[in-house]
Amino acid sequence: MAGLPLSADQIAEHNAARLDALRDEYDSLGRSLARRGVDIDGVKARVAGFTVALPTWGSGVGGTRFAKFPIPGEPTNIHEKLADCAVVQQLGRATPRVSPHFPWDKVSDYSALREEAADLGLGFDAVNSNTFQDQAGQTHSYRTGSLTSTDAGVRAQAVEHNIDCIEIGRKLGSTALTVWVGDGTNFPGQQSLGASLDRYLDSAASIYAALPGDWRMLLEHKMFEPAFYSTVISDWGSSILAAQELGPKARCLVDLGHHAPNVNIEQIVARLHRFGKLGGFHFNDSKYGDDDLDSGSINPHQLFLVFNELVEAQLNPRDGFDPAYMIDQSHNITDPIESMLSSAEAILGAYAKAVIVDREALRAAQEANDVMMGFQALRRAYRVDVSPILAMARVEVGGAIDVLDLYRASGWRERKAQERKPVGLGAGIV
Ligand code: RM4
Ligand code: MN
Ligand code: MN
Repeated sequence: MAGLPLSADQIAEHNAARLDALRDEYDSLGRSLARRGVDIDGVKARVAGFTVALPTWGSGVGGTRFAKFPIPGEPTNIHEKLADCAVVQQLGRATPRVSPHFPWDKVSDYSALREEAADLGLGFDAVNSNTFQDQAGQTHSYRTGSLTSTDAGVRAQAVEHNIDCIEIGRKLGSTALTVWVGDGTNFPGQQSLGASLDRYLDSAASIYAALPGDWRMLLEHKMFEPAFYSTVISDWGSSILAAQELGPKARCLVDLGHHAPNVNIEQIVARLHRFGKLGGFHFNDSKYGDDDLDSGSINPHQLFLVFNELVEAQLNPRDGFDPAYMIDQSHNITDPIESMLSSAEAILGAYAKAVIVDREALRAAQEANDVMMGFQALRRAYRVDVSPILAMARVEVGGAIDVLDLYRASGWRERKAQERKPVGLGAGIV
């Protein structure tokens, strides 16, 4: 048994030195929240119950289309990636699952991988298929499409890969398949916009038919890239229509970076929920496109507004509302462990603020068309510094009060730099 990666004694010592100060801040915030009728322990319990999955591909250093700048000690295989994700979980206690990507995370024995993860305190979330790249030895190329290819052989190969992913996922204990395809065109006239969607629906139906009873198929839309003129599942409209046609196990996955700039994502979230089709999230942040920056680093207010809709959805659940929450980021210039720790904190913080919103006041203001007080109901919650709540929730289950401080003090990356083989140069998001 490998066990948890960091020393529990070191965490305990770190916490002991900070606990009095944390209690002081927590109690003070508790009094302030109590004055507005909010029970801080209740908020903490909700936060403690909220988890988000880590992307295996996010634990390595990412790159842009131009270059990649590896760091010493970064992981190069799924075993090392799991170990790094376990560090994030051990310190932050909000990320107990990883979302794997195939064939990137391919191994010969998935039961052993599941056990290895369990020893590290991790389980598996949605499995991701990859038909946006060719792999060595593959019969057909995805150069001009995968699930939507005009070539029946290519489509069959792409469908088969997705079905293989389901099989792997079953062995890992996963219950969802996320399907994102880069299929689309770069030129008007390159393909029929209508016929390519027909082919997508046809291929997707074959994958859907292979889903176990309790599984979900998460359809992830993305406006552009790698296709720059049209993408087959470009937006939430295409996504929900496809999900409705496929059946109840098909739901939509919202990646925060996959929309046109300035789109009202929180409204998309509310719409998808209204029709029982909100299936999952890929959290990240962006300024221009699918930038895959750290969650909450550019537009934390948008993240809060998305969570505000999620809390509304929790209060009015429909059709088995239980989205898969995952991070999907590319960490190009930070240590990925630090980015994942900081991002998980940003995500939980946005959730905590959304939980604090005075729903009664919000409702009353909305009913009375009191615009300013409706806005203030959100603003008052958004202004709260919830970090003592997050830290207290962590420390109570063995996490660290100051996750980044302890991570640096642990010397994890320096140690791994001695043990792990160096990464090659290259380009591409992973
Ligand atoms: C895509 C999309 C998918 C992710 C790949 C790596 O843009 O966000 O979710 O699997 O990138
Ligand atoms: Mn994504
Ligand atoms: Mn993306």
